[in-house]
Amino acid sequence: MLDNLQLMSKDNLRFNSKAIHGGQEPDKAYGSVMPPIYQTSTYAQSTPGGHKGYEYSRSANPTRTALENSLASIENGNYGLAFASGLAAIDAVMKLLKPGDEVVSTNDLYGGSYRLFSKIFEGFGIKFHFVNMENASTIEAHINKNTKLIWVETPTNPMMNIIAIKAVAEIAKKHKVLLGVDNTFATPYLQQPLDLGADLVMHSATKYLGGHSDVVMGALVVKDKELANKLYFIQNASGAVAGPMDSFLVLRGIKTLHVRMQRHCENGEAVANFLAKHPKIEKVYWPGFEWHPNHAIAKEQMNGFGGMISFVTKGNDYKEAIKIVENLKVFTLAESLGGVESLAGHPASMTHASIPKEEREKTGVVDALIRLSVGIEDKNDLIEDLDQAIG
Ligand code: P1T
Repeated sequence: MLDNLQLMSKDNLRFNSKAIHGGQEPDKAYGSVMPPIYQTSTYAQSTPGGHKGYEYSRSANPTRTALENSLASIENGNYGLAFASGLAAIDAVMKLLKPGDEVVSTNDLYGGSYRLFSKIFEGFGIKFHFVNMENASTIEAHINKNTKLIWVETPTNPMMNIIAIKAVAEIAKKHKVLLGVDNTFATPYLQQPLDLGADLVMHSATKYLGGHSDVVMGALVVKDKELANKLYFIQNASGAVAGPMDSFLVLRGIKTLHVRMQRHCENGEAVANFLAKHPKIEKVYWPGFEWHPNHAIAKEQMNGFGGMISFVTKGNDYKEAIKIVENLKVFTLAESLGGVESLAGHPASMTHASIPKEEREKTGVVDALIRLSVGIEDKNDLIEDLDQAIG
């Protein structure tokens, strides 16, 4: 079935064209330009094993295949795999490991990823080292003969630290350790980790790839066939696959990814600059600022700085932060990110509540931190909304 996942054609196009055409062909049955939603669990066989490439939709489904080909294309990989959620995709990666294996992971990462690592896979005998990777050389101190995987999230959620993927990839290669990069915040429009030496790219497709806050999905993309086969085996054996309707929605989302990301970047810059000048705001975290500690790396490995911004109120005032998120009218107070609509979140009590307070505060996730996912509305409406909410 893996052959169905292989990139078919149109992989020499530029990114904006690949977002629309990459890995795509008109449907073979009637030439429909969008892949049909094959809402079926199973496929007729003429004789046992006599099928047309599909036998059961956990193993493969044509709508999912279309999406998986598109994912492979936009990430410059050879194989894409779609899962029921971002965490299901990470779960599949962790199942490559055995008890006794060790992982060096970014310390500032999505709270759910931290929970999966520390509460599920630690229990299965896998050891995690949560490390500040802003200086890639600090990773090496945590690598030993049991280390099998380096897990990087960049930009990090929610502190917007940038990790130098190329430098980490060199360390991973030197020690023959797999490198996985969670590319959810950047998207392949801004950053292509496989080209920088990563072995595996992961997405919460729930976010920018889907782009419309109407689907929960995860994705993996790899270049290497052997690694793809191992992950495909886990995808089928564990079964947390993306459904056909959701696959269709994310495929549709990807077709406008480049246009949406352009606007997310433009609006993100305007909002970040507004916040940075505001007298009631203490600190703004956005990698596009020249004073951001990792700005030079961001400039080197990204094609823009995105629409994710975190900030802290003056005096680190928790009550003030809560008042602001409650006062917002155009921004919606909600978990998640990457949709066309602007969202605001309070990481300490929402997306990162599963990280013990002491741990999260070490990375800067204080109680007064607010995270914004800047959408693609008119930027002046977003700035006016923040202005009235901050007061
Ligand atoms: O929610 P799910 O599709 O399972 O994806 C998990 C995930 C993985 N990696 C990153 C960087 C993420 O941001 C997420 C999900 N994040 C949120 C829901 C959030 O609001 O931060």
